[in-house]
Parts: sequence; structure tokens; C-alpha cells
Amino acid sequence: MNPQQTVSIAAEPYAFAFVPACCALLIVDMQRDFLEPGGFGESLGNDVTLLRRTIAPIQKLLAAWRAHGLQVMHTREGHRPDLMDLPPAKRHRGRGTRLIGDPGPMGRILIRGEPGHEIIPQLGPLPAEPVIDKPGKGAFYATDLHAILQNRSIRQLIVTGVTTEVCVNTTVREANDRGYDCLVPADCVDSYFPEFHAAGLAMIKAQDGIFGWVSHSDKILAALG
Ligand code: C5J
Repeated sequence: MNPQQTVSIAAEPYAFAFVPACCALLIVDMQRDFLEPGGFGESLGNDVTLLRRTIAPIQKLLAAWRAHGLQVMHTREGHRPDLMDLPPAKRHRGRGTRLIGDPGPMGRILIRGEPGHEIIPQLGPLPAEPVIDKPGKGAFYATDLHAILQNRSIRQLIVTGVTTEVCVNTTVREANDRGYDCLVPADCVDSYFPEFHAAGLAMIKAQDGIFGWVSHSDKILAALG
């Protein structure tokens, strides 16, 4: 595979053509609190096994992406320990007994530096891979992601991670508005709610790819060779 040459993979609503050297693998919020048994997500009554199905396919895609020397970026959702970047509306909207910043099973919930905020060890970032700490759902809001992508000549993104309908969808929409092409491998994203996962993917590829393309990691791996 020549990373400068366009490759095309089967996708919906039509084939996705990309130049690997100009395409980053973006791994969204694969954090312990969302994915690990005993974390914040499970403590809210969610079934984390649904999200954990993404770990093996993302691992495989990540290994192939790294083996070809292509660019990888990770995101984490979380806030400053002093909560100064946490809008009161976000803190209070859930009305739960545990709010962002409160003590949770893996430290303070969604606070940078706490164990639950860390990326799961199976997908731990390498030192050269940027980790974008984001206070919102979208990876572009209040972060330097766009600048980093521009400086690295990235124009296309393979977006993976959790959850399909929240941080993945928001990030794909933000990327679309900034001129990036996004491909979402359906097996590399998931949700606590299967119906939202399906709807999230349907919305991305609707109307001839209004926000992007949907495919499967097998197709990407086959194209990388
Ligand atoms: C993400 C969330 N990462 N569901 N966060 O989707 O609150």
C-alpha cells in the first residue's frame, strides 16, 4: 500500500475513496469510566458489554494503522478538577445522584487525571499520538484538534469509539462542517442503546452521505493490505 495513493473501499451510501497519508484514525472516548465493568457507565445501569464489543475491532484497526505509519489521534471527555470548564447546565441536566465531578467508582466522574478518565489499556495511546481532552461531546469544540489536523495535512477521518449517537455523531457533524470527510466503521462504534446505535449510523449515511460514510473495519483492513 502506497499511503500517498488513493484507495477505495465499499461503504454506504457509496464507495469511500481516501488517501491514507491524509487520513487520521480518530478514537473517541474509549475511557475506563464508559467501558469498564465497575465504572461510571455501569453504575448508571448501562450494559457495558455493548460498548466493549468495539474493543477488539478497534485494536485490530489501530494495529494496522500504526503498522503502516499512519496518523492516530485519541480523545477523552472530561473536565478540569476545579470544574471551571463545566457548564452548570451539563453538570445538573442528568439529575442523577452522581454528577460530573462527584466521587465515582473510579475517582471523580469525568475529571482529568482520575483513573476513570483514562483510556482503556487495550487502546493506550503511544507517545507520538495526540490525546485531545475535550470538555464537550464533539472533539472540535474548545480543543486544538482542528489545528492539529490542519498542520498534519489531514483531510479525512476514520471515526471510531463511543458512543455512536453522542460523541461519535457530534464529532462527525463538527468535522463535516469543517470540511473533513468522515468514514465510520460500524463495528468500531457502539452505544448503550442498540436503537440509538442504529439510528446514529443511519443519520450519518442518509441523503447520500449528509455527514459521511459507514462501512466495516474488515473493508478498511483489506484495503490497507
Ligand atoms: C460519549 C457520553 N463519549 N455519552 N459521552 O459519548 O456522554
